Amino acid sequence: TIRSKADLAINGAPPAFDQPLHVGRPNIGDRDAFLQRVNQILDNQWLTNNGPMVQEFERQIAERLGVKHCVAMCNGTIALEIAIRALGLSGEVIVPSWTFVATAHALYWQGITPVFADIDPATHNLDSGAVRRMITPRTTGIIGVHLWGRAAPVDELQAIADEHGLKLMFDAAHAFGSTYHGQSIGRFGECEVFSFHATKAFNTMEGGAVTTNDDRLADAMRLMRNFGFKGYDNVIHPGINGKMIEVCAAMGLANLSGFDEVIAINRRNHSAYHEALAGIPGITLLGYDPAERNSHHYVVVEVDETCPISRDAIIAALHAENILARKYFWPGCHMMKPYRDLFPHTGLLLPHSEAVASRVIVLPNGGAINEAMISTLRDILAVSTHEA
Ligand code: T4K
Repeated sequence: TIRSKADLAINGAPPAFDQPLHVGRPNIGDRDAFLQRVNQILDNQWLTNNGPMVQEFERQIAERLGVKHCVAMCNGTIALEIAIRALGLSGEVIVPSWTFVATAHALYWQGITPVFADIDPATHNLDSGAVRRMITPRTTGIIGVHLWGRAAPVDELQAIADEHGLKLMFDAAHAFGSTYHGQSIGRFGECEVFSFHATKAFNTMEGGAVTTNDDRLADAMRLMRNFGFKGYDNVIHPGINGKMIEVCAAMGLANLSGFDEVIAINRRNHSAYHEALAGIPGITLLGYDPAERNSHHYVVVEVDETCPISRDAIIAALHAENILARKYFWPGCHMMKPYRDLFPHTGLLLPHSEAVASRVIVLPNGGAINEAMISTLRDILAVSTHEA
């Protein structure tokens, strides 16, 4: 029990948890269902290259999201890169800086300049006014990110894209299971890109997918993920190896059937966090819109100036207790080495992204976390932030 500062691990007491509490501990669904599928794969002797598991996985995902095509890929980053190429983006593409760095890398790796626009601090998503201000004659597209699974301002971004003849796609890495105006994320823009990395609410170990209602775009991406092969010996397009393997699809199929249960656990934990953090000064939990669906995977808190100790001091206190809280996505892509010198003449003014980056802590969630753990975490925060 943690009652006073002397009970804190940062002050030399033993840590509250023997085993680390991770942000991104994988949710592992029905183990037997997965192992059975792995046996099928071995019996089939079909391990990769658009095998039956991947095809079934694509069908189930497309059906669940109500979208025409799901093109499964080896990870979310390659899925972004292939989507960007299939859409023919070039020159400059507008993205938020407040996102995981893969959103920016997927462009820059292909010789496209990511132009960072500021966010709305209330939603952490792109601010459409800021997007408008970043459009130049070189702009070819916009990548909206549904950060923390909260939908980006889809309609506003689509209006801007239509007005300026730009392509709009979404990084939906966090948004599997989310809705926008009651419709599943996965159907918006030209296409949407998911990550099914181990640390996501729904995982295929490594994996990703692009979903779209556009037949030609889906065909182009299927070609590109398999070296541009159309049948045996016939390469009709430049391509890369972006294929999902059968074992990953098997994991996805096993996890898909248990996904609603994962969401229920996440929701329960999220409301326990909400109650637990209510009395802690200067700490606010980012809520989810009750009118929309969301996997509630990310427990995001902001530490403001009324908190007696700094954000980083809180992280240090939690890490000492073996709670591996994160400051995703600090300091923002535009402050990271590959990007901070990209705009030497104009400089970049992203005050909201920088303010949010200085305030955020992401706390553990998922099947490995329960209410007793959240209550201990609350005690640690209450004692750490208590002025004495
Ligand atoms: N766009 C956005 C908005 C994204 O957030 C991401 C990925 C992408 C695009 C790209 O999608 P992918 O190409 O990754 O499919 C993690 C993930 O690697 C990354 O997928 C994710 N976003 C990002 C937000 O987080 P790290 O650097 O935080 O991972 P790491 O190794 O620190 O692991 C997180 C915690 O989970 C650690 O405490 C260890 C624990 N862990 C991790 C793994 C992999 C486990 O307990 N078991 C595990 O198997 O990047």
